Amino acid sequence: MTAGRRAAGMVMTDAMADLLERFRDGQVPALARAISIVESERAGFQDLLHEVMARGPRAKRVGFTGPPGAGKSSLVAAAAATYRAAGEHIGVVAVDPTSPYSGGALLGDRIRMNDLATDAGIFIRSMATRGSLGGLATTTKEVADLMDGFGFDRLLVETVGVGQTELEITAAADTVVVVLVPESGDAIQAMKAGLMEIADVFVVNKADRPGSARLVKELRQALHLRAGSALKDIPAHHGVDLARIAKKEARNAAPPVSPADWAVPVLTTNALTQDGVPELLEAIDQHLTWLEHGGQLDVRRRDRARVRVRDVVARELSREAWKSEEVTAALDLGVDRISKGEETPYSVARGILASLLR
Ligand SMILES: Nc1nc2c(ncn2[C@@H]2O[C@H](COP(=O)(O)OP(=O)(O)O)[C@@H](O)[C@H]2O)c(=O)[nH]1
Ligand SMILES: [Mg+2]
Repeated sequence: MTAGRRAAGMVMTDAMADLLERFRDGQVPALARAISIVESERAGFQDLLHEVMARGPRAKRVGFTGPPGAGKSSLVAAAAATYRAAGEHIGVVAVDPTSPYSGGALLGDRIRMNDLATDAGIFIRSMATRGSLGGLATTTKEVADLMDGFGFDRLLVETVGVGQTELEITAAADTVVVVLVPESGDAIQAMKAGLMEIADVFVVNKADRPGSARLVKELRQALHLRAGSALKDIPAHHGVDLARIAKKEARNAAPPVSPADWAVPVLTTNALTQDGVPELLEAIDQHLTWLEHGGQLDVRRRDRARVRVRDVVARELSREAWKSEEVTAALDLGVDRISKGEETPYSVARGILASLLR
């Protein structure tokens, strides 16, 4: 480990080494501290992640995404309570500023969030959205990795789906549950939003409301159409952002079980009464079994690793570039020339890149 650390050019301060020791010892305050270090990108946060991730991914990761108010938090709370009752240790990452996890009662009296919040076997971290796509995704992934490294059996990741952000859940979870409600629109909208590509399980929550049966029917028809219209070589899970990257990989690797072999179920739930929740958890487990046995879990983890390396390289390259005085001088000069109409941002950037790559 020490050799690897040195090879990567990393140095660990005493404080960080001490934190790591307490983290490995399973001390929850050390996890909380590690998360805040990573969230604020404090010095040494990458070394910390490197150490924590050295064992590789272990936790089962389930993502819940969908529009605000669909009932994601309610379903996550129900799932967390069930898994806890079965003895699992659970980490929850909620990217939702309105998340009710801290105190109060969710689901009436059935599950008191306070009970979950004081249970040592469950750790809940709510994070505010940062607005920027990259910022949101990067931190969510890293917080999930910290929880994985801490040793939780299962991670539940809630992201509020607003436009593209729900698509990012694929970068943090193995199984993606898309939660919709009759009010959230029809299947055509879901298709347009790219949800057909990322959903491993569809849930129409608030099944007590009118219109849920129709939405279920529409979603099933849309999925049927999609399955019929030749998936070609685009993996279902990463059909959006990662498709291009994943494609090359897929060509080189032995073909895994086709994503088409997983029939995306469309379930209904009522998170208030818990109707349909056991069936949802069953579907999640079936999907995980399918992932493990069909080779897809490895494919998804490899996709994630690839994206992560690219993220870090991009971030570090940019950081390195702007550290150089020569580059910042070229930027200042370039800005002058742009303002006089002598250059454009593109020509200035090209010049800077050329000097960096020299
Ligand atoms: N009628 C009804 N209300 C629900 C159901 N599930 C959740 N809710 C309520 O919908 C609101 C939003 O739920 P929440 O879990 O916070 O949604 P989130 O924004 O997707 O996380 C809360 O007031 C819940 O009590 C359901 O199945 N039926
Ligand atoms: Mg929520």
